[in-house]
Amino acid sequence: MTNGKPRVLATRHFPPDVEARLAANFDVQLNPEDRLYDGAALAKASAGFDAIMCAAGDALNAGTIAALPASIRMIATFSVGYEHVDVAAATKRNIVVSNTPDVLTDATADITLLCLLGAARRAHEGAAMLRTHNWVGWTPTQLMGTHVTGKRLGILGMGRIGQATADRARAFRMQIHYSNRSRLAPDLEKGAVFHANPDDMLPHCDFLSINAPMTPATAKWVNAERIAKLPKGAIVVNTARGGVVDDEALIAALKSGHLASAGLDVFDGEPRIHQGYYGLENAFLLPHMGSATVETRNAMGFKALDNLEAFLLRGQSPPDLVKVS
Ligand code: 8YV
Repeated sequence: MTNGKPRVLATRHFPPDVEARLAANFDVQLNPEDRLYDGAALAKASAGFDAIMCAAGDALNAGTIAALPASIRMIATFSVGYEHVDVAAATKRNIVVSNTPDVLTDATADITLLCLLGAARRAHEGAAMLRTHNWVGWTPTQLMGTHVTGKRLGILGMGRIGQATADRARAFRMQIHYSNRSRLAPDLEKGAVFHANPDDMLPHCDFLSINAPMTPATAKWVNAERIAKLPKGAIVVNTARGGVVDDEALIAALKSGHLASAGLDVFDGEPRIHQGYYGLENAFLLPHMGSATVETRNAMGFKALDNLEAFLLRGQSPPDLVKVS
């Protein structure tokens, strides 16, 4: 602690209003150039700090956490997903971890619908045709896609974002199927069909949306065997984490035509995504933009700050404490 203020290391360049509040309340080291730290550099840079404000993609794995200086008492991630933080390793070292749930639910559900519609209605091909001056004009058979209204949408992971996705899809009169660790209460389920075993849901999915977190149980869950259970012409949407999809299997199914298309906002190993996606016309691809609105990114930052302030300034447990699952 210097000048009476706890010291916070910000691993990324966060929105201006968020950095202003960070600087007002803490002795903060910002990262205006948004240089990416690897695990070793992050551990070294943390010397003398009380807390780290990080983001998805930062390597706060067991190795990095073991190498953190004893001064670090808190890791506040600017994200709802926390697969990049080894919470068990942090907890063992008495480092508390917080995340930013709720505030990015709507923005991420919006992007899910964008991916669903973009994939179904061949938005990438249409935009590319126009921008490369290859539009010959309207034709009766041009860029015919998949109808959305009235189709079945299967949602893997019916947490906040899954439910907000379902609410939006209901406006398209989609029939909602879902699989989740536990069945929702009727007022939240709103008539959606629950599948206790997610594999049983697959034959009912004209569209499959991945809204589940990345865990050992969901790693490469969308594999060749499960894709084969989807009806021919189905569409896969992923706005959760790229690691939930086996890229080779998805790319093969997009090439064979078993899947009509995919709408993806997240990728395994991003930003160095599987090269196979680049050549696929039937893949609608976005660069992890789920929460990218000014309002949402500010809200995420303020939530991370609420957590940092509770713990470091008031000695309270952070409101969004992440517990070992
Ligand atoms: C964030 C996200 O923008 O919060 C999450 O889990 O996936 C994103 O929308 C990103 O992870 C920032 O850390």
